[in-house]
Amino acid sequence: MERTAFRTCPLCEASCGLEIEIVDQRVKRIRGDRSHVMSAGFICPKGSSLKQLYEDPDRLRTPVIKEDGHHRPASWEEAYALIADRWGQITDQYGRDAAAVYLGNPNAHQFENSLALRPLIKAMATKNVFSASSVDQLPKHVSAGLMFGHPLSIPVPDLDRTAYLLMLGANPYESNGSLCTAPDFPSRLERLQERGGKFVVVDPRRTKTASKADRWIAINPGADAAFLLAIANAILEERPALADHLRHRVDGFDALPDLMAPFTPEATAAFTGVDAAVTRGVANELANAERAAVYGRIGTHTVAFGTTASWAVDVLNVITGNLDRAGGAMFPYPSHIGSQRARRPFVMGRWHGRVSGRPEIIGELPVASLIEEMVTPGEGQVRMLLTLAGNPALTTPNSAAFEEALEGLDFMVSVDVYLNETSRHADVVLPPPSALERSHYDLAFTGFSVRDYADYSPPVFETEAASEFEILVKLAAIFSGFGPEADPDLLAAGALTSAIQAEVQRGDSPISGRDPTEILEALGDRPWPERNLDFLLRIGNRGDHFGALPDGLTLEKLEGNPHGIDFGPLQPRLDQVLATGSGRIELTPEPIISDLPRLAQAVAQGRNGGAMLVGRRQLRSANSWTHNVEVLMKGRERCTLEVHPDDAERWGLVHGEKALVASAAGKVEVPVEITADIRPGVVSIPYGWGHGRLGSAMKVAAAYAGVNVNFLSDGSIDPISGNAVLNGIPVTVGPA
Ligand SMILES: Nc1nc2c(c(=O)[nH]1)N[C@H]1C(S)=C(S)[C@@H](COP(=O)(O)OP(=O)(O)OC[C@H]3O[C@@H](n4cnc5c(=O)[nH]c(N)nc54)[C@H](O)[C@@H]3O)O[C@H]1N2
Ligand SMILES: Nc1nc2c(c(=O)[nH]1)N[C@H]1C(S)=C(S)[C@@H](COP(=O)(O)OP(=O)(O)OC[C@H]3O[C@@H](n4cnc5c(=O)[nH]c(N)nc54)[C@H](O)[C@@H]3O)O[C@H]1N2
Ligand code: SF4
Ligand SMILES: [Mo]
Repeated sequence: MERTAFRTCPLCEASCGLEIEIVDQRVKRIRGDRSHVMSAGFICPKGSSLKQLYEDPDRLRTPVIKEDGHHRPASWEEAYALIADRWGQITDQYGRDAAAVYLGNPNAHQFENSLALRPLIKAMATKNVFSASSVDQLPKHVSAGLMFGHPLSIPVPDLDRTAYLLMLGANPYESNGSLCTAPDFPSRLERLQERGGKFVVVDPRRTKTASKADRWIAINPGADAAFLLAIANAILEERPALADHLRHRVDGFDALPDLMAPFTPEATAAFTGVDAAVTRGVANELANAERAAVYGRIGTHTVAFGTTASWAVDVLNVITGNLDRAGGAMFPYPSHIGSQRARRPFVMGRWHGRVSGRPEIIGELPVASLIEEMVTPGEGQVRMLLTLAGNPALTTPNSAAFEEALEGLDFMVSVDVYLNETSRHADVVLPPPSALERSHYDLAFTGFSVRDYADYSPPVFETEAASEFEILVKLAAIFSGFGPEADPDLLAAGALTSAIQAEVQRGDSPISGRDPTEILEALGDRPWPERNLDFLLRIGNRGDHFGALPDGLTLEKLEGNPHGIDFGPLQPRLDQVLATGSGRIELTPEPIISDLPRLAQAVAQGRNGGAMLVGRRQLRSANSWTHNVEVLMKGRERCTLEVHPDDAERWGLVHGEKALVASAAGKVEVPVEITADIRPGVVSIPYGWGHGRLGSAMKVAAAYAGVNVNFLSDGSIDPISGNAVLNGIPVTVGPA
């Protein structure tokens, strides 16, 4: 029997459409779906590895329970009973805050997880919620929340129409783009050049993206905030007026020149490592480009001035008149979002961490503070940890201390497809099905896409196994006190019914006043996540409003369009987006302005000349977890220390031999790769490596272990957002 299935790839934010050939219930071949409305046949080497990930003998298919230091298979009943028992004991004795949860990156790629997390976190009723956001894009949420009123109102570069792109700390030739869903990002950049436009890359390394750029600016790590403010300073010297479409929508414009005054291109040059003339040149090009966008990613976020840099990116988009216009930086409009959004201004600090008092942001505390919450005795100490689709032992700072803290926990549960560096510490591991056994809709990344589109894929293979939605809702039921026998269906039904009831009671809802039973019945008898999704789509801004607009969007319509539906280029929509108290863009938010003296001080102090460590991503890896796929691992060693030839000579390093790299937090030994494609004084180790740990069960990954770069990150943070500093870490380097 032969058939072809179409499915979105969940491995990175590009969210490419895949065409999957199946013969006799086995995957024969996976290639790019040429008819997909966004990716048009593009695929990277990881996309076809969904086959190997599905077939991987090391992938967990049943729960495992740890006994005498070893994991053994267990039934779901036994696993849930143990969790219910230990949860009860720990929270009865120590209270709810004794339990913590860490949410990893794949949660954002699985819509059923996103839907189940809300009831799950609510059921835990702990303030100790942590996620990969605080080792990633949290500074952008904070700057967007402060400037536009909502942490998800993040402008994306209008890649296909811009004439000038200033890109900082991003390497889409390897990462395929982030907070900018644009499958085949490289071709889109090439087309930008073909139509006479330019792109400039700011990165301490001459990445593949930088090598294709019209200009590479080799900045010092951690210096982007100062560089961006220097550009703003130079532009403001010309006393520009705000563009017409922004004139009545901005607060704080007049205050900018004084705030930027300390950060001239000349004053910042020693700190940034960028000549004042270069900075002024970029300012000039940016200000005069017909359509331009500034875009910053990991290298601008995971640094000591991450929020300031995120803010400065959008300050530039505003003062050059490029925010919310074609070819500039625009706000996507995903289909599952309603046209009316309550204007509740963004707040931070609704609660605080117990040990160092970090404020809550978007419902979370910074994961850099999880270690102290686990090891500091006293009321509220974290004694139980649940990790959901995360590998924090490799991906969060100060890994040695982190793993030691895990060993000190009373109880740990992981929901994960592998027994890996993190889940090896867990008392119980619950495995969800593999990607090919689950359906897909992009709840997260359609919000950051360069075109508005929607697609849905059903599971490629049916499975008897519990879906991840069921697992998470079952845990929610257990944490709500319904015990291990609780029926997840009841909770799921209750949650959807309440959501419908709340919606029909809202005066501004497209289904205001309708009968909730009629709405629930209209959603049919699909699995719960699908019913939830259909509900969101139908009340969404393109929805059929349950019959009121017969041509409107429904899940059924998406099912009939397996290559997705394109809703066209992004449209200006600032008025819909703005949710600040003033109803205007806040150009000078207090938390950022009051932190500028710290940046001024760093600029004044300059550099001490020591080595600085940065990370990097690689096309054939997806964060820390796809290293068990042999076809992605073959070839030359990838986990290496990139060093400039001058530095290699200075530090006595030999290509191919090991170097010892040490920081305040720890040290690693790693093979040296000498390359001129890196700024002198900067070294780079890729992240996501460090496999082969005792008790993990990933044979291929163990054979290509590499080292964990987060042994070197010391837990320091960007003080505004609490995001971890993972780039620009002071290190010493020498032969091992
Ligand atoms: N030094 C340094 N550290 C970094 C970064 C860096 O650039 N440098 N980058 C940061 C960034 S951007 C991110 S996003 C984080 C990522 O941090 P994490 O989210 O902690 O790490 P991942 O490697 O994505 O791990 C995903 C985990 O989920 C499991 N998994 C995969 N699919 C599924 C699924 O469908 N369901 C479930 N339940 N489990 C699944 C995998 O086996 C793995 O254990 O790392 C951050 N850490
Ligand atoms: N192949 C692959 N694709 C991925 C992932 C993956 O692991 N592998 N992960 C996915 C995830 S979770 C994310 S968040 C995205 C991230 O997507 P990107 O942001 O594009 O990620 P990186 O490739 O890590 O690029 C970061 C760049 O910042 C540079 N850099 C480091 N420090 C600084 C600095 O201080 N200033 C500047 N200007 N640059 C600096 C680094 O040299 C690096 O080239 O990628 C996603 N896509
Ligand atoms: S670019 Fe990303 S979404 Fe596309 S095939 Fe590769 S991993 Fe999958
Ligand atoms: Mo990420």
